[in-house]
Amino acid sequence: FQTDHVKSFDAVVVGAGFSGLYMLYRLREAGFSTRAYEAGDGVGGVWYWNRYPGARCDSESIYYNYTFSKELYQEWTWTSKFPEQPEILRYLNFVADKFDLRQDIQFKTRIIGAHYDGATNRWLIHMDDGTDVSAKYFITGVGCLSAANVPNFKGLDQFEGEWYHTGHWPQKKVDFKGKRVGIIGTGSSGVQAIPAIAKEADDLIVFQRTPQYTVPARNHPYDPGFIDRTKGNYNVIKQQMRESLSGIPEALRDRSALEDTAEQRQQVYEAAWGKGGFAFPLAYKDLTFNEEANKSAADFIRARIREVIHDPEVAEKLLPTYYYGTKRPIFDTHYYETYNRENVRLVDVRKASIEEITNKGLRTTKAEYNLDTIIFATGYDGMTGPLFKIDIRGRNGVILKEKWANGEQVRTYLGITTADFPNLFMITGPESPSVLVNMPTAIEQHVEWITDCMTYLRNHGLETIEAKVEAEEAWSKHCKEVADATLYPKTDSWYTGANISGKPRGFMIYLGGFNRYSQICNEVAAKDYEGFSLLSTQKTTLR
Ligand code: NA7
Repeated sequence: FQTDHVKSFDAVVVGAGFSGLYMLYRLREAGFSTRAYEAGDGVGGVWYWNRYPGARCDSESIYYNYTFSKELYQEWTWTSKFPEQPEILRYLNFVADKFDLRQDIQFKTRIIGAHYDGATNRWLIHMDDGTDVSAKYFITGVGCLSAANVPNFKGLDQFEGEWYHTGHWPQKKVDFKGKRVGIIGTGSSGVQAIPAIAKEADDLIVFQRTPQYTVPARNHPYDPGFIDRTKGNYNVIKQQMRESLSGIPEALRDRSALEDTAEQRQQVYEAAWGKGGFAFPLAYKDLTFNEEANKSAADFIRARIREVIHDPEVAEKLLPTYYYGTKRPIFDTHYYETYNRENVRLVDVRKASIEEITNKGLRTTKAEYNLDTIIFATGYDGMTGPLFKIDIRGRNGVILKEKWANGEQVRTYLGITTADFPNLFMITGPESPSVLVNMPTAIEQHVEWITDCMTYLRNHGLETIEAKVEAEEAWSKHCKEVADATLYPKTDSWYTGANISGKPRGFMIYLGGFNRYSQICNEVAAKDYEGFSLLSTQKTTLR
């Protein structure tokens, strides 16, 4: 295909969320001409779209931000421990303004295709407005949880009320006053939205498939003294985050649950429950490895649910049975208590599955529910879903979606690159540790590694970098081995692809820890990009 008649850049970046914004900034600083394309009409990525009531991050504010700029860290002040969606969106707008990023972002434009041309070593990139651009590098900052999953229920098009997916919430305020609202899904989004909507709606009916473990967030406003000390500690915090297991300095306790007596464990769990947030999942080092340790945490939460819920039948429906922590841990604000409200009902759709959406509401195999509004808190086609929304074709027309559909899992090298797709970088791609890491920390590491790599190629007169098949096979195998030593793959979740019907099952996250992962990436770079084929302008493979 022709690339000479279209606008051309060194790099095209997909998305203007945490990833896209920092990638743009970094490449501009390094002297690469770069353009980002964003489907929304503003920056923010998932924080632009997730405007549902109660939407909040469950990483602590002082860590859920960039650390690349000391000045930025000093200038921005978070108001509470767990940041609400509007505040995060304000932060990202602040970043875009401070670094003057909007001039290089084209909004309201979705990239629908990116095809690699082996003759010119360039990517030809197609937009939904019909235009094309070309770039030497194609970099995805599409997020891991941005392709909404609206289950294919029969009859949705006949529904006469309003319906929304939490991840595509409208900009207008959705009014629940006087409404009979149904919500499907009790993952992180449902658990946040349910208490907030229950306060407003006349009736809220929760359609639950899998009961979840959630622990109190214990959110609270930050006091100014704490914020001042944090800002003063910038260098230490930044270093701790980057050297940590999960991008937050909070440490996993170096003790097995089985080393303690039952009474000691009870005390530890009670203290963690009282502290809130990550204190509980990090209470012992073996909760996601050892069945017995896991059961002790799960039993504690189940006992709490029985204590909190007034109606024993409702409590029974809310008791989770899967291994604690093997679905994404959830932090809540009065989630379980919400089921004691008179206007909230819980329907177990495992016992009576959803048959169809009717024009007036929803029908299960046992009953019909009249609803004014239906909310889909039904999650995402995680990690691969956002990439597959773009028709990405590599060398000789290899289609990414087809390449990854054939195996039992995706194959990447370091979660950033994949063989047959030269000069394609995926920020927080599958098989990186990102979704189990404080996301901005994971993003900074990826963006900096990618920028350094591109700078290396430029400095060495190299045209392309491409993962070797054997390197990606080894990485995928390593990811699987690390995961198989844990309880994670034993649970159906979006981590394994089990939440999307027809999706190949496989564990798509590197579980070896963020610090270990960064070290591996650095070692690969230090060994002149070991595991990659590097091609010079003369088209000789260097290695
Ligand atoms: P999740 O965590 O994937 O939760 C989705 C919820 O929707 C979960 O309870 C699902 O039940 C339920 N679901 C999905 N499909 C259906 C159908 N067809 N019928 C009934 N119930 C269904 O998504 P969230 O948006 O809450 O959170 C995603 C991530 O965002 C979260 O992990 C954080 O990282 C931030 P299931 O458990 O599959 O039985």
